[in-house]
Amino acid sequence: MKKLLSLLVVLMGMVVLLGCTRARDNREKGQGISSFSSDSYEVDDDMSSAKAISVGQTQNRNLHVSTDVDWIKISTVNGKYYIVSNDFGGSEGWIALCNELTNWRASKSGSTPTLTFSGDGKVWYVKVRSDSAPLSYTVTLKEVP
Ligand SMILES: [Ca+2]
Repeated sequence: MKKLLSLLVVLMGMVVLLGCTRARDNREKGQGISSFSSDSYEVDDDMSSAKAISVGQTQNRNLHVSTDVDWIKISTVNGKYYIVSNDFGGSEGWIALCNELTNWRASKSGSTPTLTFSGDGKVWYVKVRSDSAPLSYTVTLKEVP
């Protein structure tokens, strides 16, 4: 009976130890604790829910979870040129440009990726993601003068 009890104590100790290790691993991975909440542009995880940015505007956004992607909508004027630039605050990120038929036109990665493109009077979309998410970033749209 004593042997059975000590075996039980050892087993319970192992369970507690395993639980603590798991909790620590999760903390180290940043799971369960996130200082990033979804921004006011959410939900914007696909083309149909993309939120607009206008010329001259800078938007402060979050990729609030590691799997988050943001879609940004740009209404263009035919013959005008646009610059969309992101600042991922020192982390690496990725932006890509496509039209409403999901024809991809260009993409760029880095901590401050920038795309320049010509408008055609139609709506274009910028898709944003980062392997370093969650993180905050800014996106700015300018017109080439
Ligand atoms: Ca999103």
